[in-house]
Amino acid sequence: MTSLDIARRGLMLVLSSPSGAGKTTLANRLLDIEPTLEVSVSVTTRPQRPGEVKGKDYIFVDDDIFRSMRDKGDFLEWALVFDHFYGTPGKPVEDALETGRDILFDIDWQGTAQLVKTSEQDLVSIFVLPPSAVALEERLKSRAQDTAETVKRRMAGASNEIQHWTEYGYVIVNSDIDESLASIRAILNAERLRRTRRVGLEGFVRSLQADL
Ligand SMILES: Nc1nc2c(ncn2[C@@H]2O[C@H](COP(=O)(O)OP(=O)(O)O)[C@@H](O)[C@H]2O)c(=O)[nH]1
Ligand SMILES: [Mg+2]
Repeated sequence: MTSLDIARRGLMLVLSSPSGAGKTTLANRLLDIEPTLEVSVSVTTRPQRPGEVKGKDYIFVDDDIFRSMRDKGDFLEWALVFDHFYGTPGKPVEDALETGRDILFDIDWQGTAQLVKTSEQDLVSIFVLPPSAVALEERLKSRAQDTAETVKRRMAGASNEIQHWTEYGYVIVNSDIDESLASIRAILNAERLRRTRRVGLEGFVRSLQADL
C-alpha cells in the first residue's frame, strides 16, 4: 500500500496570469508530464483563432447560446473578459472530482474568485507573474496572431489582472519555464496528499488499527 493507492477526491488546479506571462506554455508542459491531469474546456463567445481546435481549446458559441447555457446554470463560473464571455461547464468538473481525477483550469481572476466561493475545498490556485514588464510585452508582441491594438489592450489588462495576485494560494514568477514547472509539480504533489481530499484514509487507518 502506498499513498497513491488510497482513494482521494480530485482537485481543481487553477492557473491564472495576465496573457503573455507564459501560462499556456506552462500548462502544456505540465500536461505532457502529468498524463492523468485533465483540462477543463471553457465555452466562449470569442472568435476562434487560427490553429485553435473546436472542442479542445474552447467550445465556441454565439452570445445567445452562451446566455442560455448560463441561465440554465450550466456554468460553475463565468465572466466577461476583453468583451467576450467565458464560462466553465460544471458537469465534467463534478464527475472528475468524484472519481479522483484532477482538472486544470485556465481561467481569469473573476472566475477564480467565484470558485473560491463555491469550491474552496477543492481548489488549488496558482497565479503566474511575468518576471518584468518588458518580458511581458516581448511575449505579447511575438504572438503574431494578435494585432497591435490587441497587444496594447492586453498590456493594460495585465496591470488590472495582476492586482488580484493576493486572491491566489500560490504565486510563481515565471522567469525560467523548467523551474516554474518544477514548482507547479511540487504544489500539485503536496496538494494531492492533503488529508481532507483523501477519502480512503479513514478505511485504511481503520484496517491498520484492527491489525495492531
Ligand atoms: N473566468 C473565466 N476565464 C476564462 C475562461 N476561459 C478562459 N478564460 C480567461 O480568459 C482570458 C483570455 O483567454 P484567451 O481568449 O484564451 O486569450 P489568451 O489571453 O491569449 O489566453 C484568459 O485570462 C483566460 O484565463 C473561463 O471559462 N472562465
Ligand atoms: Mg489562453
